[in-house]
Amino acid sequence: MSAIRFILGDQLTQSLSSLDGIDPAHDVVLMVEVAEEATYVRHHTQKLIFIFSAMRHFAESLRERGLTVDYVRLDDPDNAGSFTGELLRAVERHRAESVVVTEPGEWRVLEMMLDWRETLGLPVFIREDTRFLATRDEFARWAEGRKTYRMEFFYREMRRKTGWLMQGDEPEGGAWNYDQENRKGLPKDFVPLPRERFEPDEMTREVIDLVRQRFGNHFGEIDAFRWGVTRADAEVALAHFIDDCLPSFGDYQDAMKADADFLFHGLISPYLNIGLLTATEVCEAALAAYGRGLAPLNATEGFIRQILGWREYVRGIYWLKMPDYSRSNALAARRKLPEFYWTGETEMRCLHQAIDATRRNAYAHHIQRLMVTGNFALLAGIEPAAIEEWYLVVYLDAYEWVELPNVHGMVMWADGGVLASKPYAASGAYIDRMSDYCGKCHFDPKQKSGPKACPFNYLYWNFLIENRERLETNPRMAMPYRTLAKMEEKRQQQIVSEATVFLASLTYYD
Ligand code: FAD
Ligand code: DLZ
Ligand code: SF4
Repeated sequence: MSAIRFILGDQLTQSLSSLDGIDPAHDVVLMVEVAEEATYVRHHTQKLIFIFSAMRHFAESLRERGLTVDYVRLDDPDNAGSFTGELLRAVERHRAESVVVTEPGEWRVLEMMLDWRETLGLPVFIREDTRFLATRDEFARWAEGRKTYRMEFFYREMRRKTGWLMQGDEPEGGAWNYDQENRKGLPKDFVPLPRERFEPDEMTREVIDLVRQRFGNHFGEIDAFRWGVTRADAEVALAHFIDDCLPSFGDYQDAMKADADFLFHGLISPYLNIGLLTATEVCEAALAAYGRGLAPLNATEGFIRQILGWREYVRGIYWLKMPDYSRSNALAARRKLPEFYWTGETEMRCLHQAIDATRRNAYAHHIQRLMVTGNFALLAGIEPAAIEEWYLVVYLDAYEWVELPNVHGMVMWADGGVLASKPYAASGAYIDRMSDYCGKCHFDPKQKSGPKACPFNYLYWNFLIENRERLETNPRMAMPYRTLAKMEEKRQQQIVSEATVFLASLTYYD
């Protein structure tokens, strides 16, 4: 009796459910590098290097565990180019009698898996992904009967379930959330901390050559690749974050600084999302630091909320609402994506900084994604599918289960409020307050109109004007609409005209 245990590129966890009960004498682990996954969107070159190198290192670690691994490389001349094609070949090669997989992170791949029983003519066992802190069923039960799904209430349930930062039924310190303390600006003399990066080993260098040869024309700086690719690397990255960054994580969570790409952020989402770290161990490491008095409560709670709250919540929303979720366009946004998203060439310094960092690192921190590239896309009315594809391409940690709710729901409000009660729209004043970008920008965040005015300023009001009918009745938008109502008609016309001229002046990507 031989079973194929099929492991995908974001399932690199030794305790993966599809490996449970494996029979090393008869079963074969299958891992495949396939063109279809590398090109269904044109992933950042560093994302391709990261996945292929991490897959190759993980296969080695399974062999060291005594398992038989059949690993198909991208440059294998017989490579069929797709998961289904490679499974068909492997079933024949190993005369397999069944296939065992862990459910995937994307709807697209689940649809493929559901066809495999028929295509392969074999039993296909799809097991739950047990690496998350809430099951899909648990989330669906929590969501049942609710009109709105607010992260904060889900998060409180999860705190109660895990007992993390709880004193009996009460939250540690008396509050569920310490965000008020987490909006500090960086000190003037702040010098960025050197962050743990990893020199490519021989296996990674081989993958770098492969990616350069096959995907060299994709977005991203290949030679800057310094991400870890093994479980041991990921452990080093986590320890570095907990020891050196977590204590300041809360205070400066929303800060942005020119030429400081990482600040005190974790840089752990790439490892979490492919399974080299687990959500439980990451949270337990933060709780242990808090327990030893090495990290304050505002930082620990803020960090736990990102993982136990936001990360689990967006996954819950994704599986609850797909496949229809991606099709809505509540603000009827139709503009194409400006070309500067791919080149970083724009006089808007905040956008240049965020996009350039993304090109060099396949990373930008949360506030850059939400309040700079995201805010611009929202205010400019970019078509949701176009900006969603951009986010899925450019970030090392991007998989649809986590990218889509963040972009479609949180940034673009294309779901009409399923995820966020109001759009996160902001003018230049927010970016000026939270960063040092504006000082050396071509534009001035204090000017509201004219050639030097920060485009975020007139785009913000233009967004409110364009979406008046859709948003005016939202109670959380009452304040800006009251201000708009007091604005003279002539001033409103000027805003629309400046926004129209500015948007027409951009080059758009076809
Ligand atoms: P930290 O700031 O150190 O946060 C710690 C951890 O919390 C992260 O590693 C991540 O696992 C989790 N987390 C924090 N916020 C979120 C969130 N909103 N959703 C899910 N997890 C969260 N995250 C991804 O993992 N993949 C994506 O494709 C992705 N796309 C995003 C797109 C947009 C428009 C926005 C606004 C956010 C997106 N995020 C995404 C969430 C967040 O920006 C990243 O998780 C974070 O920047 C990763 O860097 P870090 O590990 O340094 O995070
Ligand atoms: C992202 C990605 C890429 C680029 N390549 C592969 C691959 O060749 N083989 C593989 O097993 N997985 C790859 N992945 C990750 C998959 O796209 C991911 O498992 C699915 O999107 C489900 O989340
Ligand atoms: Fe960005 Fe406006 Fe500040 Fe320039 S002035 S950095 S465009 S917010």
